[in-house]
Amino acid sequence: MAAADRARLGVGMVGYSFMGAAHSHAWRTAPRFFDLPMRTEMTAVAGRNREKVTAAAERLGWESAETDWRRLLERDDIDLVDICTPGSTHAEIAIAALDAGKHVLCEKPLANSVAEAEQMVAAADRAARRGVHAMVGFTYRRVPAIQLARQLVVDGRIGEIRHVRAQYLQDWLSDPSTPLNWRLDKDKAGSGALGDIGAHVVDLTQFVTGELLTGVAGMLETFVSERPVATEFSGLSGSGGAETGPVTVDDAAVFFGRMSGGAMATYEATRYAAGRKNAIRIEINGSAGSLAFDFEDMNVLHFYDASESATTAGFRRIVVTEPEHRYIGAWWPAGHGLGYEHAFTHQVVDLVGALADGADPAPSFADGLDVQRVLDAVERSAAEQHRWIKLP
Ligand code: 4PW
Repeated sequence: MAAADRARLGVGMVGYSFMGAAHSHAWRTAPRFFDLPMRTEMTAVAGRNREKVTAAAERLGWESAETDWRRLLERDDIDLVDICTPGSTHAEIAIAALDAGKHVLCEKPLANSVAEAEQMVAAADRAARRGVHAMVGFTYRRVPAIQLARQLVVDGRIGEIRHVRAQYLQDWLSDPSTPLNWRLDKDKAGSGALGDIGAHVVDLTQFVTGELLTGVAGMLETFVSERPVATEFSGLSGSGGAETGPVTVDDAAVFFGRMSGGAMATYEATRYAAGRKNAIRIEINGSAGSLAFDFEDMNVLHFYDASESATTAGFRRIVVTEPEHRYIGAWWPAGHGLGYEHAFTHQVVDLVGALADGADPAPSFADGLDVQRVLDAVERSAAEQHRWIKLP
């Protein structure tokens, strides 16, 4: 499409640390590798500290900087607000942005409570009636191997799903000297490993199977309840001094549930799995075959076809780097592989495509609410002696 025929989409991003950097990379890269149906512009980034946000705008490629996110809502050159801040701010910013007529991309988990997430869904519904759309950033859906997994389920290659096994394993907290940061503060993050990384595997398993969890029971654990106060922190690491403070969230979550199609599902989310850096592992066993994925080998999907002869059947290691695989054709020659940041770029591609079509992008805020209900149910179950909690 000729550049002049494309509608402009001015983007304003709130927050500029780890997630802000990943989203900036995506906004910068998507129009360079994909033929986007809209002319995206990185119009402004917002943060509270003038000096820091100005430096971030320069470093990450934003045209201007604002010290109050509300300014993004007042600006006519901003059409979409991209929220990359801690969960405690999501509801306020997203609802205000949607009510102001701005599209919204909001980082996961959608909110810090079911009540907030419900209000966000209501705001998204109101906005959709005016052609304004909202999406939640469950980015890992955009890994090509995950897209292939979903396609194999849709094509009936797995059959009736019986087992769903999911883990999100990291180890950045296993060192007790790792200092406090907002991810360990319930007021800011809502929950710990459960919401920060468990939310991803809940979403991924619901996305790949096309089913929802209908009930869960679980337990939470906080292994290190006091940590140094951070003197500096960036990404997932930092340092602290002698002063300490409390950890107010879970370090690990283990839960199980029942999928709407009847499958038994088990989940584990922890930041204490020494040696596991970003292992998002999903295995699905069905009547016709199985699938297995591990983000630490993210260009690969393992597939077992139960209809093959027993003499030669076995897990097939599919390298998901061919132009026939979703998103791959826009990148490198076959076989050259993608990384963590590419999924964020794909998220922008899918979002802009939906907006150009006037369609609701997926995952929607309603999908985010579904995940929020699961997180809430796991917390309640853990607090009530692992009681089984039914989901609506
Ligand atoms: O994918 C994960 C995120 O959703 C990252 O590894 C870290 O945990 C940062 O935020 C969450």
